[in-house]
Amino acid sequence: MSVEHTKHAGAASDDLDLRDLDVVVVGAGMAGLYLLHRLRNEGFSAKGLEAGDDVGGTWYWNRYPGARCDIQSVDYSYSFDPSLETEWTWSERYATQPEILSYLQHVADKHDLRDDIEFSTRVESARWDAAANRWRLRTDQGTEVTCRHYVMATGCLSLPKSPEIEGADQFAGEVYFTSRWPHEGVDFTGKRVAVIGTGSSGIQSIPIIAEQASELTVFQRTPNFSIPARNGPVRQDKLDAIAGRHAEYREEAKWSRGGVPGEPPELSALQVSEDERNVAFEEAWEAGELAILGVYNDILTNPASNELLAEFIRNKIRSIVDDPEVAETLCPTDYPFGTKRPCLDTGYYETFNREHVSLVDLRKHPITTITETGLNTTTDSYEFDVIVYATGFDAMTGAIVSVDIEGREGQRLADKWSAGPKTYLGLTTVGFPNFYMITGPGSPSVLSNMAVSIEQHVDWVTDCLVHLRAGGFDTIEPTEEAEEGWGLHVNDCANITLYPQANSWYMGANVPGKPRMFLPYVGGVDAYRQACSDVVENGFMGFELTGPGKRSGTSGIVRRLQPDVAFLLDMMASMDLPPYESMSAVDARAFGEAASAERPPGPEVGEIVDGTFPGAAGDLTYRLYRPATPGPHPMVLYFHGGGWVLGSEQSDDPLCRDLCDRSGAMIVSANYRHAPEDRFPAAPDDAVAALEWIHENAEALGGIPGQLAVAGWSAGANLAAVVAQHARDNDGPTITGQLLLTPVTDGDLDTVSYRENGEGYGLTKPLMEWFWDHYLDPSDRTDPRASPLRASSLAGLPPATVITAEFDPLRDEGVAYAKAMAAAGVAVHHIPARGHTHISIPMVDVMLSAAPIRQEMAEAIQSFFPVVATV
Ligand code: N01
Repeated sequence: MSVEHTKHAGAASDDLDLRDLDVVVVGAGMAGLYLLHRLRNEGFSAKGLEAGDDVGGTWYWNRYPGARCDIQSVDYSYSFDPSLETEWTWSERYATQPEILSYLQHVADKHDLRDDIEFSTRVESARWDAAANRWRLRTDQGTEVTCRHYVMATGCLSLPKSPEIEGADQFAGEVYFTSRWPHEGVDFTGKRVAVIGTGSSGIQSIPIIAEQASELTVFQRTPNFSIPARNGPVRQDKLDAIAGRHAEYREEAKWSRGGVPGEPPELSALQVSEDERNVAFEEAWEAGELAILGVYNDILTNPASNELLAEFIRNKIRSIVDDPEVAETLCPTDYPFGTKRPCLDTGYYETFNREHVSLVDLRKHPITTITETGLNTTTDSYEFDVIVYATGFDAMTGAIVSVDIEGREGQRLADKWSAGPKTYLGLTTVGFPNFYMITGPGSPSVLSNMAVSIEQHVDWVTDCLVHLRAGGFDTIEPTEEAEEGWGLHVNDCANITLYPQANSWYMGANVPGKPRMFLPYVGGVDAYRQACSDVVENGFMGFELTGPGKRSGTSGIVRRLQPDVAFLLDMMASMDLPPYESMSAVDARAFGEAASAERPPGPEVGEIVDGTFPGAAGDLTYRLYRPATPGPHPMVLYFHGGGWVLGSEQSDDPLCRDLCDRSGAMIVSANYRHAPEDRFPAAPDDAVAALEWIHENAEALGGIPGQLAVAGWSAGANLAAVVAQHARDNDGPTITGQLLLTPVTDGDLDTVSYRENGEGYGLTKPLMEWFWDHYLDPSDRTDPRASPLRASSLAGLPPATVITAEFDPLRDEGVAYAKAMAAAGVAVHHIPARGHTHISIPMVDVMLSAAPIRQEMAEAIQSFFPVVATV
């Protein structure tokens, strides 16, 4: 449906007061329109400045044939005005650009927003005037605009990227950019057309251009994955999901991962049978939605799962495209599915079956130059009447830094971001007070339904301005600490996904010279919204608010846990599990074993051997993990965690496999007697017995005599440290290194880390008390065989790598042991695991963020030995 609107064209009119505004909003797209509406309703004086001569933003500029949204229109639309839900009916699942533009024009008219917008006005520079606490903006119309708050609502994909092809200005025929399409349209009838670029814009426009052109040649540098959109009327199931419950539906969208309601997948693609998986892939392909990315929970994190779906789509391409060579050229093979923005198309692959359409693989035959009549590749010359560039955008940062923005003390934003954007929440940036970005870098933005993310940012900014006004504050600016913390969190989220593997515009990789970093926030719309709310609820944590004679805001970092660690802790909290310390030791062991049975097994190793060895008071079991490489191997004697009460030689199985696989060393996990049945010093006595046995039997076990290190986790690391001291004090056996993962080193539980992390991070203070009490009498806690930190000297110990976790009650005693050993002259490598807990690092194939730490641990093992053959 389209509604009549009054177009408000022309340059800035003289009667508008552009001085001392409360807020200036740059951009009159979906974000700018809603922001102006909210600001006005809150009584702020606000103006919009828009380069185009009408509203619409992206949908104003991108008028190429075939342009439409690829999030369903009922979702990709405003929620702020409930009456819009019923007065506007979308004619298709995925509306065309003209229909979306009409919708935005309708909203502008309905809410009378045009009077607040200066059209055909481009902001060229913005300078923070610290004396006046105001921004001074200059436009291409020569106007100066001053305002207290300055908002860039300029969109993520709005600054076209130059095509960077030699000779581009020589072509004498017609030239079009999909991102700046002529309003009157283009008639390709009977023309020879080249389209350069096969991203969403190319893929949407190519089938329609092919309808008209006499010849169409598509120049493809990187093939893209595309799913058929199966457009048509909005489907009944979607209408049913919304009918009579618009508000609830929109609320679900706000708290969903991607901004569209839907249950998050629970299963990995590897957890189901091939048949079941193919049915699920087929259904997702038939559904015609980008939701195919979430068909399993690990498509964007696990390369093996991703490849299964990627190959499924490649097979679809092969089945659609007649010419096998063309089909292969259209199949993406050098990046995981989804890590470059996938597309929804209508007849894209089918277009290449048409006689007059051809495909040129620029990877094989790069363009050397555009000529007056066409273009040359390394092998051929082509002649065209029209060249269409569908070459993309300088995404997420381009439009922002294209304005010369100067913050406090003359700092230019372009300079500050020269190594990549730094923001707090993707909304604000240090050094630029009262400056806001709608869907800026570091926010979910392009990875989400933009409509939902835009509304959330607009609401956050407006509510913030209301708060400032009510509190009498003139300025707000984030702190360095908060911005740095957010940057780490954004990276932590990206680093557990496959996204960084692709040369995508998400990574800034499409613009030569642009710093390579993952720009949006991949943690989810729901998680992000919660973080923004937490910031506000905690007194504007990470911001400094100033006003006459006053300051406010609180210090801190809003998200410090690794994202997968936070997810696991939330899940554990929601399960309301009984604490171990409420059980008997026997029940606690059974409970622990049941939990272990659910975990992924860890990598394959060359061989696993189970056996027994003589402990201090009878035989004990061991499990040996042999690398796949030819032996003999250096050996690591490993002791499991479990507070001297729980576990066995098999209980850290995935970690042992992982360390064996990564390091190339043999890991021998030796059991020891447990408390309360066998209290201290049974465990260290058995650990010493294991050391002596492995030393004596190195050769028989396939080890290299003299190349023996010790390792352990938690109470097992405590035992490893204790046997290292024992060996030093008893002339052997020689130990070449100690790998101590979050070790127990001291019976004193009165540390800062116990106070800070004693509850809520997996291992609790009450549980450690329970372990200690089962293990030994209070008077024994200071015995160095229980508390190795208490040893009279730490000199002469083998080189040590100590891993401590930031959110671990045991953190400080691990740090203290590392420091004390270093002070005593021991070679110590300390790995502080940022954002981790006591229990997260051994979780192989569960905690993706811990993989780099385990890799460092494996490298530490390698460093203990002269030569280790790596697998
Ligand atoms: O841009 P792109 P787009 N020589 O960057 C190629 C959104 N959007 O405008 O991949 C030859 O994706 C480039 O090749 P390569 C959506 O988020 C949404 O299509 O860099 N080729 C690539 O193939 C989308 O992701 C919709 O190797 C050159 C293409 O040009 C984003 O906007 C519709 C080249 C650019 O693809 C951007 O999409 C449209 C050169 N010198 C857009 N330079 C919806 O459906 C670049 N390329 C909602």
